[in-house]
Amino acid sequence: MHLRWWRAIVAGRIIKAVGGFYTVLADGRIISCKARGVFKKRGIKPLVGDLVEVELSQGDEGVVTDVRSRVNHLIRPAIANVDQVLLVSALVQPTFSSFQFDKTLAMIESAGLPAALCFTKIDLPGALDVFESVSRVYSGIGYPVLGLNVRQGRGLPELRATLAAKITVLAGLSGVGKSTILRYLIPDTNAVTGSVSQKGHRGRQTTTHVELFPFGTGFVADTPGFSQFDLAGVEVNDLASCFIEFRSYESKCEYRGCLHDKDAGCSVVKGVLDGEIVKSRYDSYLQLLAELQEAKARRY
Ligand SMILES: Nc1nc2c(ncn2[C@@H]2O[C@H](COP(=O)(O)OP(=O)(O)OP(=O)(O)O)[C@@H](O)[C@H]2O)c(=O)[nH]1
Ligand SMILES: [Mg+2]
Ligand SMILES: [Zn+2]
Repeated sequence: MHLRWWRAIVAGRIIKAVGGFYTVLADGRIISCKARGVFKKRGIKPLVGDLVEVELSQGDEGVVTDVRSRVNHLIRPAIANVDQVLLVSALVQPTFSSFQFDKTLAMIESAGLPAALCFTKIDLPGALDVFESVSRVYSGIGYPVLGLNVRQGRGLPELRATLAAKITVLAGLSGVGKSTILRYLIPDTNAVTGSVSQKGHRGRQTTTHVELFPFGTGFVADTPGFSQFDLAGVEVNDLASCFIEFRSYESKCEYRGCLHDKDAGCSVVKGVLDGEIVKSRYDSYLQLLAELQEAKARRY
């Protein structure tokens, strides 16, 4: 008898990670993997979204032996190689909050990711009025906006086109309908949906881990009901550039390093006064600026 050494290596993408176990999709095949110990030593943690090499052991099991370099990665949710974020928000149930929305949008911008905006539940009473005013604001500053009513299938074709061939992360408050979107797009997913509790219309947290669902030639990731991307790491001076419509005004400010919170010689303030910059967006900016300044003061 002689021993023969052979290794079958396949390339794939991690679509799920739970407690040190990875689910890898390789050529339409699902492989359950552990990661090779060497990653820990090198301080690498394979992430959902990573392109990896897998050494097959037996059946549909294997070991992740290599992680390809990433285009980008997010910390919370922990995911790599993201093409865009679909920021999902309800209009009534839970009530649309321009501050919360602008905060998440600013964080997406600070991560350097393209954002598409999706407003859900436009079938609910009063939702359409809010949708009209809100969509005017955000399409006006250049974001792709779509309104969705999954019950009657409104907006689903546009949503499918938005998601085609990309890795998209769904973001948004708990209860806005992220998992519901997935269930309609990919009926055989096991994305859990919960109901928004009646009391105070506060969303219930239902989704608990990050997972990529294959959709066409792309993927969609549902994320646990986190309320926003991490604020930490954004410098006070960089905040204005996270508000995309401020960018063309910023350079015209009289003072270098202007935080656009005082009106003398500030072109952003002038833009607000002239009605070119929407007041609710500027208010969100000021509130976020105050939050960041407070956090900074606490650190020193
Ligand atoms: N009327 C109506 N209800 C909807 C629509 N989309 C979602 N819902 C309801 O909204 C509730 C919350 O939806 P989920 O999909 O669980 O919300 P989620 O964003 O995944 O919430 P988390 O997992 O907690 O982050 C569920 O009861 C859905 O049935 C819609 O288009 N119209
Ligand atoms: Mg969910
Ligand atoms: Zn200024």
